[in-house]
Amino acid sequence: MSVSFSFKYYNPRSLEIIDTTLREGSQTSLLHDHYKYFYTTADKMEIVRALILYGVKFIELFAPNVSPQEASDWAAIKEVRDELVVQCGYTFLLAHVRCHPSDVEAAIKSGADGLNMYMGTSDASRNFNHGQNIGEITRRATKLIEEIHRDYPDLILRFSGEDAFRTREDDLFSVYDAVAPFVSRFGTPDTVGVATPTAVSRRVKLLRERYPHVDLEGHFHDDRGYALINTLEAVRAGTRYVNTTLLGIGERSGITSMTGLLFNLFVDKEYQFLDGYHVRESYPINVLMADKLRKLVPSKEPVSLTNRTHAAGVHQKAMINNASTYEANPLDQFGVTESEILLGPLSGWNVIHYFLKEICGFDIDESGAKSIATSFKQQVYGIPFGASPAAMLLKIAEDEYGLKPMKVPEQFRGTIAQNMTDTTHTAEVGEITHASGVILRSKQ
Ligand code: HCA
Ligand code: CU
Repeated sequence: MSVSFSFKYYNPRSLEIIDTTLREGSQTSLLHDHYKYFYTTADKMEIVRALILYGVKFIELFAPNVSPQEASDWAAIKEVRDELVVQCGYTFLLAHVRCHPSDVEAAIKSGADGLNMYMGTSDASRNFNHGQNIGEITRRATKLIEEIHRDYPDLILRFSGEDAFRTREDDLFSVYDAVAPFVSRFGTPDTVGVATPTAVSRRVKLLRERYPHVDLEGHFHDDRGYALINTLEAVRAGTRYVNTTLLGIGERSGITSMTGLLFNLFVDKEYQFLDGYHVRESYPINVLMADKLRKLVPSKEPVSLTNRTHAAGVHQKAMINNASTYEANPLDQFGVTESEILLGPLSGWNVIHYFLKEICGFDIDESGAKSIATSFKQQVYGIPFGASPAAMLLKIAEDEYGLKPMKVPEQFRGTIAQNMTDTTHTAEVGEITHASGVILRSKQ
């Protein structure tokens, strides 16, 4: 038996993420360029489960009539949602639909809690997409939405003028004025990524004043690298609902990253927007998504290990002394609980000393480390593809310099001070005594 819950009993938070990883995110070229990357039904179920556990209450999916696969995935995803109702409360599943009766019917049949309806309103969409003028769009959308509202009063209805930021304000208003009595949200999609933060803030304020009883939803593409800042501006100007994806994947350069958005709100101490989100799960959920795409969490994702990775020798030395030198943001609160220091051509003797002594437990002094560093730098540029710099360093230390393990007192074994890795070698740091003269970090 499937579970249902009326939206009218839900009290929306100040910020409601509408995750669209499985709709907008499926439109990423990463998935469709390479057929090996398609999500399986099991992948989708795993992603939805992780999102619900994270605290997301709205998940957008394709209209089920997009393909037979999408239709059967709806059923599988609903099962995941139903299973988690007792533990997490209800999560609303929204279907992304054209203003077209066939999409609407299919979505209703699949048990969607709401319809995210859209129709192109910009000159480009009107001329090259559906060919209708603003009057026709208004009539058609209003007729359909009014009927749905009458026949299915519990459905959550949203209308978006696609390409809203290239739509003249008057045109947008004339459509929105007509459908306002029947919807609970208006989308403001920046479909082609042209909006600036100033334009977003202005547009949101105008819409808020004009439609005080209709919530707003933001959807910003990253063509200019503005998706995140535009979303932050929209939220601050009064947009309650925001479309995000995991890792920000989506059409072209994607949209706003869910964890990137929440992380920035956290850094700026806007805690009122973080209610109910388990932000410590941010990095794990990003790793899950990256794993589905068979890649690492991208370097441009704010909540990434890359943001705690240090390659330059000067940085590495400072990091060993005090991590805050090159790590200013509270990424540990978002689940990135380790720093990474990459051994490579830029590493200096300090980090080599630290690595060989603290991590590998060799009996080595500073001058020994300096000699080994010189040798390592000479050889590391010629390292074969795929080989590990750490393994090369160890070989130099043992074979060329005959280093032997140092004796670590029993009580200090097995504690972690810092993880220093390259892509193939992960090692934990044993705590060393004061007497041995190296850095001491106490166990947390
Ligand atoms: C699309 C376009 C869309 C829709 C957004 C919305 C966009 O892929 O169909 O429905 O609000 O960016 O405009 O993603
Ligand atoms: Cu989009």
